[in-house]
Amino acid sequence: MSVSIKSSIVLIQFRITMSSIFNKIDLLAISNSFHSDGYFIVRNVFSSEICQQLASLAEAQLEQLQIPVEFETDVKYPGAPTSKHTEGGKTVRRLKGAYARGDLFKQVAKAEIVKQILSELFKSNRLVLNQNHHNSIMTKCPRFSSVTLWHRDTRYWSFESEKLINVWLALGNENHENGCLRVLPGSHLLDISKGRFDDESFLKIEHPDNQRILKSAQEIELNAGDVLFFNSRLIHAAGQNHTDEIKYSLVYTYHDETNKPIENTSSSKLPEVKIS
Ligand SMILES: O=C(O)CCC(=O)C(=O)O
Repeated sequence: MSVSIKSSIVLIQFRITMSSIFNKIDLLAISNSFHSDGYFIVRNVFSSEICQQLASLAEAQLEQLQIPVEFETDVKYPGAPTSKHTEGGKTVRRLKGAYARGDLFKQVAKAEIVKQILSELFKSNRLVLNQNHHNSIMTKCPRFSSVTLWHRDTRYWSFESEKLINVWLALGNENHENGCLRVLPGSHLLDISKGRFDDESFLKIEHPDNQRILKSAQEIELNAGDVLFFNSRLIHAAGQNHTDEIKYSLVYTYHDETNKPIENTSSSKLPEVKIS
């Protein structure tokens, strides 16, 4: 089967999946749960064919080291190889610029179901994807991946308001073994003093007040095609990949049109994409 015929079949399946899931979702229930917990998982949003196609594209781009990429050594998180010259030193943590990596990546970013849910969560249908943040295919690799410590994504971003939402699509199964995300439910609502974070804005785990909230940690186990929506203030972390297979996840960040990136910051470098 040629690549183009295969791609059209995937696109038809994409539309069928979208129409069938619409019948099953309850936007108000999603919104209520999202606003109290800071996250919500919608199961089976994208078909396994679409996820496989996205993962194959990601795999090919990873093999070719198609830029822009971030290496594990760039972030120096715990467990990452210490230099590019040691074993595993060229391990990629994420393929950046996901939105521009192909039509299917754009289609997922603008999928009707994603827009519908985000419109409900933002109470706005003027939605914008920011290409500077997340906008990545996370490539958690065997042996050389690192631990992501507890943080809020607002540490990376400069916006007028912290009202941003991440959309995380699992392209394969995500679980404890391969380093799934962990979250502190409701932590987006907490007012946490600066002193409880370290110099890099990671939660100090030895702090007694942090010890208390860490007891509520939940692992986010996902199957291919499941989508996690989470508030950018939600405190989250992730483990290393202890399996033999790369874990691929596609993640985008959105806001509503009234919330602008601050000029001349990392949040305003690449143009934004209106998705509705
Ligand atoms: O998969 C991971 O290691 C977590 C990634 C993450 O939390 C982030 O990039 O903000």
